[in-house]
Amino acid sequence: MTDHPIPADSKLTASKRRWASEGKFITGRVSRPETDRLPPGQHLVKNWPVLDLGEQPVISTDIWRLEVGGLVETPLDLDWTAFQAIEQSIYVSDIHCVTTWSRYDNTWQGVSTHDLLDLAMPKAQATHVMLTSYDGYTTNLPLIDFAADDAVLATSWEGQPLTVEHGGPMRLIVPHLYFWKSAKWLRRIDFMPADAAGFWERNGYHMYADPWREQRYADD
Ligand SMILES: Nc1nc2c(c(=O)[nH]1)N[C@H]1C(S)=C(S)[C@@H](COP(=O)(O)O)O[C@H]1N2
Ligand SMILES: [Mo]
Repeated sequence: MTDHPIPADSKLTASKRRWASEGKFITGRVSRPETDRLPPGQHLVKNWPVLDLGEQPVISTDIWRLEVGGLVETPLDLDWTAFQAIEQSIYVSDIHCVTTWSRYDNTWQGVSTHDLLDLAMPKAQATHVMLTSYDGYTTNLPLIDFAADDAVLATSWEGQPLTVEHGGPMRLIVPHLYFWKSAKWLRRIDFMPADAAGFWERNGYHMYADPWREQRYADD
């Protein structure tokens, strides 16, 4: 072992130890070069616009449930208490909406999709996911994108419970795809053997929706 240990009481080690215990600098961000941060055709906003089909369902946590089904080993039907009992994670990520606004550095807390997948255990044949929300909204994405390192079933934003207008009590956040894939008021997750179109995808929008490739519409 080393003969020259860093003194345990040095200023540097003390602050490093404090950073470690606070999780400092660990944001969960999937880093991109700063120059490449704003996708093509997007502009930055500081506010957070509200976009949805017009109906904002008010779901109290007493009656809230999350169902997980389709091609999984363990179908789930979680109430709020069971959902809160799953490990909670914090991520910081950017929003890119297809209507051309982007918003940087949003702090989300909730259940990582990794942790949900560990519970439900998708079968080998599962390749895609369909999300169904309390307002009847649906959207689809590949399983591998649902399972992204920074994808989260979010119940809080900037340390506060997610408001109803932004999809509370729980919404999905998949930061690397256009924001319409991030279903608000999420109620059900189905694992599928092939892709299928959700609401906007049946109405001219792209099946995958990568903002870096400007996959806004079906023909792109
Ligand atoms: N359940 C549900 N989720 C939804 C939508 C919706 O209408 N219903 N709209 C999508 C679209 S088009 C966008 S841009 C974002 C907007 O989220 P925000 O209102 O929190 O900004 O939610 C997405 N998720
Ligand atoms: Mo959108």
